[in-house]
Amino acid sequence: MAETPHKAGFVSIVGKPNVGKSTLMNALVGEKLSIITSKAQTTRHRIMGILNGDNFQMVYSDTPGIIKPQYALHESMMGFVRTSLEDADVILFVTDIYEKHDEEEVIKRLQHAEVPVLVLINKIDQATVQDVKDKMIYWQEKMNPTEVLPISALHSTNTEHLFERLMHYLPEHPAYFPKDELTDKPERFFVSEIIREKILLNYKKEIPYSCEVVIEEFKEEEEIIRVRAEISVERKSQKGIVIGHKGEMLKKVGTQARIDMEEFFQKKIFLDLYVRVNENWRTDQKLLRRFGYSE
Ligand code: GDP
Ligand code: MG
Ligand code: K
Repeated sequence: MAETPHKAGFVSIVGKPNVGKSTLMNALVGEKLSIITSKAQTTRHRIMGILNGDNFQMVYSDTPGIIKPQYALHESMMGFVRTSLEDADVILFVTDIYEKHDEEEVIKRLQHAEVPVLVLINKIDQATVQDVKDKMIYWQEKMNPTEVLPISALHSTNTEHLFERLMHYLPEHPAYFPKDELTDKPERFFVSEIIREKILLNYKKEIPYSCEVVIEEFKEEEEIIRVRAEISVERKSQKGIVIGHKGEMLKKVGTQARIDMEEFFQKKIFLDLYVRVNENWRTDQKLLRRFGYSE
């Protein structure tokens, strides 16, 4: 009997705020990886969830929402769509069953995607069978996607079937991420993602690429979460740049990261951030990071 080939790939979840993207990702990954609230745009980062099996690995990214004016949201979403068209293996376009005004530009782009695009009509628990049928026809005609699937992310209706379809479209590929990392410590993963984002924002190109963020400690107490994070750089000169004059750069990065963490965890954060020169952190870490944070 032939061995089952290993499959791995990137699944992008695209759609407007509040259609249920984060809920869906959590339903698929089975862990509460991103914060879900009834308020729009809580997910500001390009959050990933990773689902591992013996012979597969699915890496999900969820459109970052942003707490900004409408035009900025549109820009951000288009940016994500563009990236997804370049680096995703499957795109999930999530729409709310009663959504009236989906982004035409997004739809147009996705029509011409080279990878499979699945339109997910979400929140069908709130709709009649006829409404669902009508919407399925509507989307089939409007976008002509690879598939249209009605789901309820909240109640996990049809998500098992969705998973099977994803497995079907996932390419044969070795795992991108070590299977025993990240998924068992999602909080640490998100904390390091947030710090990394701030590094990318605050320093010129070559610096972020020589930085590695390691979460030394993540301790949740009743009133506060204590985080100790190390930024690892390769050379002493880089350490100086990361810290900045009188430590002001590192302070800035730390403050920005802390504010995002507090929003993310909805809790006070004590962040202890420091820089260490570490000449030989593994080169595969660099590779990992590239996959984790493509621009
Ligand atoms: P996102 O902004 O696209 O990530 O949307 P969220 O996942 O944060 O969900 C927005 C709101 O829709 C939350 O209140 C969810 O509980 C709700 N929601 C998500 N999926 C469903 C669903 O299948 N049915 C219903 N009734 N509500 C849902
Ligand atoms: Mg979300
Ligand atoms: K959300």
